[in-house]
Amino acid sequence: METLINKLKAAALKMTLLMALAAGAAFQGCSGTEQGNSKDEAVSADAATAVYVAPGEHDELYSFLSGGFNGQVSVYGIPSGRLLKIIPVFTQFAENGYGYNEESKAMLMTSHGFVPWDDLHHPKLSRADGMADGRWLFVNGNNTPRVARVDLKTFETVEIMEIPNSAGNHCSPYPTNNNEYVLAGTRFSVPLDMKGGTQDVSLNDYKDKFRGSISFIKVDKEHGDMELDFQILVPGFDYDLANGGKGPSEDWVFFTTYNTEKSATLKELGASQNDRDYLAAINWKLAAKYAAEGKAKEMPANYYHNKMDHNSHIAKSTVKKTVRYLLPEDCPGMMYLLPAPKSPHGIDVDPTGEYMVVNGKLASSLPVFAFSKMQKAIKNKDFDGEVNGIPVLKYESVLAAEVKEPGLGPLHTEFDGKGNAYSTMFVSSEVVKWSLKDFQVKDRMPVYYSPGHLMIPGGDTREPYGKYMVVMNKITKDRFLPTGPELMHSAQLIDISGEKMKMLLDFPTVAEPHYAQGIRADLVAPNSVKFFKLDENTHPEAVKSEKDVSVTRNGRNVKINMTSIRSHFTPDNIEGVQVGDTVLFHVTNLEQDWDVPHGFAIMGANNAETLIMPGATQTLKWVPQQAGIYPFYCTDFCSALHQEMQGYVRVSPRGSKVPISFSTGEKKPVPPATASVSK
Ligand SMILES: [Cu+2]
Repeated sequence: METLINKLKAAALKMTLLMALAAGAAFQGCSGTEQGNSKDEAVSADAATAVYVAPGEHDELYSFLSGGFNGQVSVYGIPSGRLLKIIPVFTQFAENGYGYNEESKAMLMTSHGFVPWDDLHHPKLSRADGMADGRWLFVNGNNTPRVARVDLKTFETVEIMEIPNSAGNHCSPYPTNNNEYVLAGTRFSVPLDMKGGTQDVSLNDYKDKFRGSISFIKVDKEHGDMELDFQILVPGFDYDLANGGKGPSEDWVFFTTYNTEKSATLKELGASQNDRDYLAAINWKLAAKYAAEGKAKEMPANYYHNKMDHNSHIAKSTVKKTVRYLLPEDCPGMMYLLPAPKSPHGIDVDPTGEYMVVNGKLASSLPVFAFSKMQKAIKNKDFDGEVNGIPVLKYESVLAAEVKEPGLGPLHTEFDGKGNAYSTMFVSSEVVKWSLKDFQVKDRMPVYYSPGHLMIPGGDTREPYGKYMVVMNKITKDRFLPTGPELMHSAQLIDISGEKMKMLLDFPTVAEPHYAQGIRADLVAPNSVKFFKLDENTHPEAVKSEKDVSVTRNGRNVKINMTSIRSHFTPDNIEGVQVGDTVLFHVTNLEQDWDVPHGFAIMGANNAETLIMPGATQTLKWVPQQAGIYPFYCTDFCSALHQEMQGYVRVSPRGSKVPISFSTGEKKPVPPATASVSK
């Protein structure tokens, strides 16, 4: 009877959770008068001092927040919450011409063609000895599977690698402790046979034909260049999030899975049938060993690898035609499954590397697995069956403890390095602090509203910087002045230096951050490039002196190699262009000083501006449609005479006799046209 009552209670709680999840905002205050008043009880008077960065002073930390559906990364100063930069990655960015100018278009090439958008979820800083080293930021494209690398010397996207045999590159990218590999797991499994590529199959064949993949991307130690080394083809579940071990567990990486039912339809029900899904544990070092020792087979593939050259600032695409793969059933000891609460989201490994926290969003307790117990269970073959030849470990054998009643809808956990963990509770809209020593809840802080991920700078590394926590909320509602139906998302900064959490600051974020990374400013700021050296500019169309500018015609193509410097373009008078010509403006910014970009825009260009950094060359393509005089101008306010930084192109009708000519300043003798005008 006792058992039956417990079962009924558990079922009722399950129903409540499911209903709350379905309703989305069931537990959130909506009016701003109940729990959501902006004058939170929790905000104390000294909060303002704690986040105040005086004019002219710099923030203590950089934080990199993913932009979610804007395909960008936004950089904020902490503790001020100042927006410092938006870095375009998978998305064209009209603000600086990324993805619009001729140099960067190749960055967005994929096997599906030019894809100028993606859903960017997880930023991860590169690592040295398990600590963020401030060199690169790896990010994932969730929709058209890609992994990108941002160089933190320039805060520019320098490399994008498409991931084959993947669909929804969600549990990605996870660097190992010395960037030996960046790992990328597929969210959606795909119909695969080993002849390569996804197959044209019926969805009724999901259970038999679909497989997941986990990609092992090698990273060059010195330059960061990525290379897809091999993939592990895993059972056809959905893979959600991942995290690497550290210390004793540093050879391992862990992935949460759901839809272990392998349902192809109505997943909100179909993927919730089993009482448990799995945490997949993979020994990445052993996998690399198997791959190196010839266990990997090869299959045809088709994926793009795009790289930006540092000196020419020109991106180049390479198309790769094969990929190597391992099958877990051929590789004993490489992969295990640990039973986890159904449909888990985050998997987070504590700084010591001993504890793995599985955030089961539908579960009423938070299970913590012990790595030492996992090792023991493997050694003792303490298995509870297998899936596709992968042993399933017994839940009781790997469990360290369950955190009881942590809150509703746990999604993600990070650590402060002082023995505490902090978990977001989506449904009950709070962050819960609990201890890794006794697994008891120590403090709770309501957040506004419905937090997804949180971020403690270094909170996923060996030594967290346990002073601040940024909570990224999914629902903003009444936190800011209303801006119509569409609101910015909301982040909140919480002081975690003391026993009790203290709310410090709300700040709006650009699009929807899913995760973030934070790092001490002194690990990044000193390396920041101030301008590009003109004499290192290897762009083939660069012009390094005003006397070398040129305008040349080749058939219907006109090439204008020009310069910009405060406060004029050379040339600024151009004639001899005709309707329908393809005109390429190759503009070199001759400045050699920090923060003097020049922009370039011309009337009617169906393109973005270009924003050219000092010492760099960029190209704007323009096809004039009508005869007339077309002004062009600098779009970035560069000097007191910025408004005078302008010029004209004369466009004549097709077949006109007007020769190519160009000049700046006093009319000089017109230089001869370098090629004749084609008729
Ligand atoms: Cu200018």
